[in-house]
Amino acid sequence: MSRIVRVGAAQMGGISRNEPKESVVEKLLGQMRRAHGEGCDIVVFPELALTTYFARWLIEDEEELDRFCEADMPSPATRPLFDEAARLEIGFHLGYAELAVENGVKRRFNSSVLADKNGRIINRFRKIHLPGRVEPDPGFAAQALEKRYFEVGDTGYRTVRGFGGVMGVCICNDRRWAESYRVLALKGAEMIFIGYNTPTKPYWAHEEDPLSDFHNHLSMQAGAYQNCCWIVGVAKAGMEDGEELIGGTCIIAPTGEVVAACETREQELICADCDLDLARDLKDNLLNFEQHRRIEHYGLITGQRGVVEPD
Ligand code: CDT
Repeated sequence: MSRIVRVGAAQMGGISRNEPKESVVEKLLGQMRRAHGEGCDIVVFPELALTTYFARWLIEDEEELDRFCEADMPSPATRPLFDEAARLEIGFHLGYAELAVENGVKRRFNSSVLADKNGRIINRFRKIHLPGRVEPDPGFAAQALEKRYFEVGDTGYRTVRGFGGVMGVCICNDRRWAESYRVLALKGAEMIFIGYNTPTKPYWAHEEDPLSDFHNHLSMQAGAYQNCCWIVGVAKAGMEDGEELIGGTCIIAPTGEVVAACETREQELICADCDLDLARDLKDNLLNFEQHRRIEHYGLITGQRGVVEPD
């Protein structure tokens, strides 16, 4: 048996601070049409796919900040994506900055939506692990002020039925945390979509991190293997407003193997036929949580608290 989902991972190039969203959406539409031409069931776009990674600057003008956000989804700028997806019968994943007004209070989240082949939103996720600081560090040209601009997501890690299987989402820094994959897997995820914007120079460093590409793949490959999931990791890559972002967009099998990968730090599209039954098989056998996981023996619920001093 097999349940094939053909996935297109659409790596983007940088987006400049003043680029109109309509022009960005044109690029996304181009990638969506290419993915459709390649026979894909779904095309996956990265984190904050409509704008530059604006958390690299201190922005005190509230109106400017709000212009980077979508108050609705679909929003006026993104409506064409939903219409074209429905026309082509292709699903998509899109990361964006969300502006939510709840009980008269303005809230911002680093969010993503998953739309099915009818252009209907089937999953909404708000990023949980926000990197960086609240206050800028004047010692660095590029900041990561996600803790200033966004609230910690309140959706929890969610899975939905779609594309013939169980789909989950997390966003960028979430991919470095084992909990993200494990919670999604405990909720049945067979495929996880992850968009990211990762600078080659971490926000706390003055030099490029030579391990940034390695850690990107290491986190996602380990997450895939240890949780028997397909993982689609998609970058906004290359030079963006003076800051270089890693690429490394890839599609990873539940065995941990990279089955398709981008080779540049520019716009690219990679595709793969992903058999969800491969995830099912490993979940039923190698890492059958129900049969073999022993949380009651890990010493978390009862037993040792903290470090034990040697006798
Ligand atoms: N967007 C995002 O979450 N970026 C962070 C930057 C950390 S600096 C290495 C990430 O984890 O990729």
